[in-house]
Amino acid sequence: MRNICKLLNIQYPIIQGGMANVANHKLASAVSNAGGLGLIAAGGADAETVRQEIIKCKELTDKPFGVNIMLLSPHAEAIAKVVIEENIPVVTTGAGNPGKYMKEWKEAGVKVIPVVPSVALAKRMERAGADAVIAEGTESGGHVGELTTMALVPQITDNVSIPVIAAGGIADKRQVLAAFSLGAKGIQVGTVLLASYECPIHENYKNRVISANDTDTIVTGRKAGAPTRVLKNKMAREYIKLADQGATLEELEELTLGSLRRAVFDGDLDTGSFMAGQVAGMIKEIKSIKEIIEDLFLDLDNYKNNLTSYRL
Ligand code: TUI
Repeated sequence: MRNICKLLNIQYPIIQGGMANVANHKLASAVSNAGGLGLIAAGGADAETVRQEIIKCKELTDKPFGVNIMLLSPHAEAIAKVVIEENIPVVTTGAGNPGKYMKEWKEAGVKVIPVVPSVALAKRMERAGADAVIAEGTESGGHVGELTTMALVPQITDNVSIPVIAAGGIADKRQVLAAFSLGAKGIQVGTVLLASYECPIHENYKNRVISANDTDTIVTGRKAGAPTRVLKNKMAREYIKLADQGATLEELEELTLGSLRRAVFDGDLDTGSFMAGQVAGMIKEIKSIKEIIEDLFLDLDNYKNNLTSYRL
């Protein structure tokens, strides 16, 4: 099946990014209630915490929602079982290869949509039975691959026959249309949802996003093998400086330990990791999740027909 809305039983072909520590039951239910696919991000949480989030989300929406599993988590295996026990219809994965869970998910009827940063992994995921893949470009916030969305999405759509969902660098209708032009059947967004009333992050985080400009993000963690896009601040600059000076992985890790939580929960402007994508510079106001999703999709055909022709 190539139609994402039918595949996922949703109104608009939009999936919420699996933002660790951010995407809880409040955000997930708001996205699902607005017609997209909301996700609870497991991040580094343990399996019982994720189960409680799922139970709370079921109370807030009767629409489908999924779970994102961050595969570097020590709890990934236990969470892989919780999603089956809780009858979660869709799982997305990030930061690794979910191959070893695929059989049990497929047997339980869970739809599996891995995030992939390369054609090779997309092909491997298709062979392993993935229902779709999310091709996530390096414009994204958080843990990123090397390729841009513009280069990655068409190369993946050319090489797999399952639906491809584009992610990274999408915040308005022009970028939604560009994603479809590249062969995507749907989009995943994260950064644009941070600037919403429903997003459960510290006010300082929202303010950093809406005041960011185009060059305000930077990738830390390359040397540690976990490239991570964040908004520039004291912590990010310190990290880059230490890495350039040849700091050990332990020294670097000490700096980042707990830094995402410090951004999300404490709004600690100096030592927090404010993960955000390059589109942060386009986001200027806080809106409701419903408004954000409708701004991306309502009247899209009309908008497309009014785009300037390349023949000027
Ligand atoms: O996973 C994400 N974004 C994330 S996860 C996260 S929590 C975290 N923070 C710091 C370090 C590590 C994790 C914050 N943001 N996006 C999906 C994504 N997946 N981006 C890139 C990948 C990826 C990379 C390599 C997926 C698969 C992969 O495969 C390697 C292999 O094993 O073949």
